[in-house]
Amino acid sequence: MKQALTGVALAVASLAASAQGQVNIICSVQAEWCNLMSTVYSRTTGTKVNMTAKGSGEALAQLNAEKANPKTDIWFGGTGDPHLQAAEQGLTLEYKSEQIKDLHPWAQKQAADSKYRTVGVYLGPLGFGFNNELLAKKKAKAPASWADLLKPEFKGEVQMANPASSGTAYTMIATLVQLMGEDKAFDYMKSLHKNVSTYTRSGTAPVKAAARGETTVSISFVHDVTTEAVNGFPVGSATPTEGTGAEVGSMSIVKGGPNTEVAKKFYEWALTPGGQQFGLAAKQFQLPSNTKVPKDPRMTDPAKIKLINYDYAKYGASAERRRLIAKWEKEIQNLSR
Ligand code: S7P
Repeated sequence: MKQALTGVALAVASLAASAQGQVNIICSVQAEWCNLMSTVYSRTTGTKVNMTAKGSGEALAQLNAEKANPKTDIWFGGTGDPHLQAAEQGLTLEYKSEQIKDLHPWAQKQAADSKYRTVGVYLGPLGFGFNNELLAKKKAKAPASWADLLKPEFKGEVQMANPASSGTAYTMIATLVQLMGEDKAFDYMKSLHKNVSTYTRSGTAPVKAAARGETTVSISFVHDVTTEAVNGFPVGSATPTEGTGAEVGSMSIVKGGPNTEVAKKFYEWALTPGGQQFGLAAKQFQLPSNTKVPKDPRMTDPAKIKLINYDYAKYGASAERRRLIAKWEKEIQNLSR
């Protein structure tokens, strides 16, 4: 009987879903957040949500591959630079949200820079994660600056992601270039290479490794370190004293996607305080872009750290992004240690 009722309930739910249509989303934040948004949105609206997880660089590659026949409607989250690149390449739809006036200036600027082909959904500063137990064993001080990462005690003890696949790592290159000038930034990355044990595919892998004691230090967005700490791992974070950059995590509607009208409804919802509460509910600590979302004390306050004036338009441009990544691959990735 119970089984029959469940079957009826499922049939009713799927009828409701087909009545409200479906939306195909590539989601570039952590799976916990993607899953929570997907469940809540489909239960409250009856819309079927097909969610696929992909990092920022991989998401952009998929949209390019689908260009002639898009299967995706929304790209939610991921670093802002590849969203700007997608906008420039004509992969995303021009759409001005009704919520735009309620967004922080950095989120509005992201929209304006792309001619409303993307919008900021969260802000997250770049920094370091470190394993406190491994530091104590080494009797080493936690790194507090870019210069500290070059210390001999961190030889083979730093993990960062590969900028060809990871928006986090590209944010690091663009940050260093703006902070130091290009020549000094590449000299710095050559020295850093000696201390890096591995360049991971995903931007969040290094902090997960630090949390689990597989490396002492990670170059990460600091909100991703907070998530690991809240989950009980012995990690701490720092933002570099010389200054650092931040990502404007973004969201875009795919041009020519199969369900554009349904996608616009999801996009509006994802920019409201109601839609933006689910990051924190999923233990994610980026700063939400809607000014009306209550802040949590565990979120990094951008006013309290040394943030550079990151030029998102310049470093999100396709040619510049490709050039810097190619230069990193040529001059750094394969250097001997
Ligand atoms: O959700 C955590 C987060 O760090 O992941 C997003 C992005 O996909 C980074 O991953 P990749 O470096 O692998 O591209 C960030 O936007 C977000 O803050």
